[in-house]
Amino acid sequence: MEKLIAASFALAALVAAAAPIPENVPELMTTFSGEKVTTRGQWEKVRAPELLAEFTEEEYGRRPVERPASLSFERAEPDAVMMDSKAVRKRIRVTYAGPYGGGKFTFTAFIPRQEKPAPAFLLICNRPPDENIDPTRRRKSEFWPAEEIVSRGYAAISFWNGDIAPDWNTGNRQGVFACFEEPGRRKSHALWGTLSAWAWGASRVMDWIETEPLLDARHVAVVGHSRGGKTALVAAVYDRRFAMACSNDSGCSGAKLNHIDLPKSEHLSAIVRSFPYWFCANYIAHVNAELEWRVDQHEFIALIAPRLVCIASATEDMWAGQEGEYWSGALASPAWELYGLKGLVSDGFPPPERPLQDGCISYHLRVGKHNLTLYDWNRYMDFADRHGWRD
Ligand code: GTR
Repeated sequence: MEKLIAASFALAALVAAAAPIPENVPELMTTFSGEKVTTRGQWEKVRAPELLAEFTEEEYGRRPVERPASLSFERAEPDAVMMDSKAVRKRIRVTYAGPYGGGKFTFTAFIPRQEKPAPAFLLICNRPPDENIDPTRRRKSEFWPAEEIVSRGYAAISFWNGDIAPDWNTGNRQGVFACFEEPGRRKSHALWGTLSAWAWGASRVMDWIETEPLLDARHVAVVGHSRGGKTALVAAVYDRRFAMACSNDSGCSGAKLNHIDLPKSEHLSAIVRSFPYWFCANYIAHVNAELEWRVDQHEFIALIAPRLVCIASATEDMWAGQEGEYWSGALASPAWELYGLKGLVSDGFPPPERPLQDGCISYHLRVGKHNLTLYDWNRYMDFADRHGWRD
């Protein structure tokens, strides 16, 4: 009897320790009308467009503008050679105007001084710019290790999300919203939220990258942490010029799958309570109903296929739901298989600091807290190296 009790305790402990497994996840390769998707043609003509429409209408929102006709670039400061002569710094001012007003923002690019056009990492910075993306480099931060990025042969580019739209509920009265939407009440519950606006900013920087001969516009990764990590996915889904998205600790409404039981992680009820304006207003209808919704976040990631995706978690970041971030990468993988590629190559949730980088989706679990660190950046650059970005 005692043995039996001991054995059942051991079993209970094992079950408690076992990693949670997703359940009843919406099937990526079955259309809303129930057809199986087995070819790239079906994916591109039917399944990807219907998923994109669903995420646009129900989560991130519709943009009233893509590239404005009035968009222009100018030097905000003369170019400067910096970083022990290893980089040229460009400070570019972007200006645009819409029917209801004009906007502008300035971003920084450190480009390695080398013969060939440089591949680049574009950070959507969601932290105080003075401390994190200082163009003078008097203040340095692991959040944007520009010197290390340049020394590995990549250009380091960044802008501050708050320059596109403030990170609070403005209705449509500030930032890019105020330029392209009539002031006052918003016209539709499907209009863009702030994540989409920030991602729009990344695309405007991409517009400039395409004009800059020192840069290799075919190899540009968009990177973000947390709310910025959600934004990096949005940027890559809506703008296919980004060859890679790096979604660092992005959690709920980013890389985290909803269909997995992670009680300590953020759910729609919490995110919509604190940050309703990140999304379109229709998203509210899915609060506490995400398990009945016909899509989940792995299907958003799948829309990036066949391009590259990096997903990262941190061991102490339960709020982001590490296993949920891993699983959405794993379950997005069939989209890459339609192109004869591999998505996330893995035989299960990996131990800390054992990056999975054999396919077109990279996943790593860093030791530590919710943050974007040099360790994370180095894994993203390893992955780009591995895919020949510096060849
Ligand atoms: C939290 C939010 C998360 C994450 C994070 C961040 O408060 O609940 O979804 O985005 O902020 O951006 O740091």
